Amino acid sequence: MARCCLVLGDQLSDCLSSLNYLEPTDVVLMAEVWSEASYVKHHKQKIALVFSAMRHFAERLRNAGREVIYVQLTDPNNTHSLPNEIERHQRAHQFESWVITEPGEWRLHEAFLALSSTLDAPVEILPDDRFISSHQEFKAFLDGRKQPRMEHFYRKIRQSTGLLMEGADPIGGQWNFDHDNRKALDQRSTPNPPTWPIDSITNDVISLVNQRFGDHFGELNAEQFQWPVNRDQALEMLDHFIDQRLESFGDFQDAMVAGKDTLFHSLISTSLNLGLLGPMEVCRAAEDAFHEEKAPINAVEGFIRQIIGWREYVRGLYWSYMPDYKTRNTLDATWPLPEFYWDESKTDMVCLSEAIRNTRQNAYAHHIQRLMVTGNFALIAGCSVESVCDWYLSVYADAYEWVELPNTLGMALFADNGVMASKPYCSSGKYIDRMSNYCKGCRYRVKETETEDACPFNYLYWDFLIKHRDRFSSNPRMAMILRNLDRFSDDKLTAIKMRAETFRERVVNQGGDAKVRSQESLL
Ligand code: FAD
Ligand code: DLZ
Ligand code: SF4
Repeated sequence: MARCCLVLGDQLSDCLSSLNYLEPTDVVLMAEVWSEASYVKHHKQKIALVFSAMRHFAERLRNAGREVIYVQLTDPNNTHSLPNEIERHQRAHQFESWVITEPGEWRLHEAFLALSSTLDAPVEILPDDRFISSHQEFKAFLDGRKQPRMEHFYRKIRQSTGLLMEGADPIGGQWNFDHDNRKALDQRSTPNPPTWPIDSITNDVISLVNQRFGDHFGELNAEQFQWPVNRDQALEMLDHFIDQRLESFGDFQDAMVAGKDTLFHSLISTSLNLGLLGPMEVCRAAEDAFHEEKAPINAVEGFIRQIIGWREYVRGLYWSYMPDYKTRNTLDATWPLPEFYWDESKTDMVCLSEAIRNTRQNAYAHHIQRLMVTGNFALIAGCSVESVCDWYLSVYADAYEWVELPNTLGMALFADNGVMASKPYCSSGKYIDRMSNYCKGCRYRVKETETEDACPFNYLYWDFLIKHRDRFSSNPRMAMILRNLDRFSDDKLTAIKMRAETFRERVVNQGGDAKVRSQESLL
């Protein structure tokens, strides 16, 4: 009797633990199911990417001699949930046992555990060893630390992997070159990402998604679909990054420019998260570029830190703190997410409308747009944590809860009371003005706080600090900013609160703050 292995949509790696566990005669099951495609209303491009990558991977497995049962979304027998598909195929084939590499999300892990006690065949859940740090290693890192920090974890991983190390010392004499990585962009041009002709698999999937998920957020058409759907394309994307983007990645990591949607970012998160690329191979490629003098240390170190530092760290926190983590809301944020998060034409704030446009058109926004524009606004406006997390999980092509939740709830919204970040990433319009060219084209005035046309980021920022003053007073990293707040006159404090309140009312009553639109809607 054969065994069967379920391969999930984000487990598309030749080295997957469950695939390696199988004999050549064992069977692989892959299934496109409604429940995964709609547990949040994913961006159309994300569903198309996952289905197309799944179909390409099934073909790859078949070409390598594997027997694959592939259930398409339109299969009339499809039960539309992964545990139910296992049950259905168990009834049909009476497999000796089932093997699954642990899923990336808590909810599915629970569902597979529940299934293992009811199915009439054993279910073995194997560790996902496509990450550098195992759950046990991360727990050992957390143990005994009162205030764990990414930087400490990152240094340990640098040591254990030997990446950018010279014996026991970091290459370049420093662990972190972040202070060099904060330049605003000058006039230089930025490279276009590679594109590939859309093959029949992706073409079919694009039609399917547009038909079945037409009411989901985001644009999807064959002309603009740009995501790598198989390993060869993912490797091309990586090569393009190393050759054309890495050199400037560090300098302009935090820059934002209207109309430039990807700048020098790598665009590899979708491929890493699907399993088309592995974390060590991309870091080694960047390290080689440094040794070959193709890219400076601040760029290479900055890039490697994102992968072996942040990416591994957020995964460790997710599995260490779930399921409680998802319910946290330290700052009691409950304001409804403004409608303009789904439609950028409803806001006149250029920074937000650019980030949301990029998100809608490309299922992408780079890190600083996610953190310091949409994230920062949601934080200082006090948007409901649950709805903000759902938004981030649905709108990005690279979003899976293990990586999205700590970044959103922890890093952007400070809703975990400082587990992820030592201080809230809140800022006024000043930061956005320094790092972008958005404010020059915006009808709001970034240097003003109390006037009618003042930048909303300014009064919302101070209003946020007024509200949470007591909570933040015990945080030494907030001391300087709170001293500034304490110097404000009563009149100024009242004006700030009034502006923030009026803005909120306008957004709730009109669905946004866009002037032109609100006038039109009055006609
Ligand atoms: P680059 O800027 O080129 O970075 C290189 C790689 O480093 C990325 O591909 C990614 O794998 C990794 N990386 C960088 N920053 C982080 C981080 N903070 N956490 C984890 N990995 C990181 N990333 C996701 O992959 N999925 C998400 O759902 C996601 N949600 C986010 C939500 C918020 C509120 C914020 C602030 C960040 C989120 N990120 C998420 C992290 C980061 O913004 C994206 O990984 C990055 O923008 C992807 O684009 P890129 O591949 O061009 O990245
Ligand atoms: C994201 C996604 C989507 C849209 N669809 C499927 C699917 O139909 N079948 C599948 O196996 N996986 C899908 N996925 C990926 C899963 O949601 C992902 O494996 C879990 O969220 C765990 O990370
Ligand atoms: Fe954003 Fe304010 Fe600048 Fe307008 S002025 S782009 S709202 S930061």
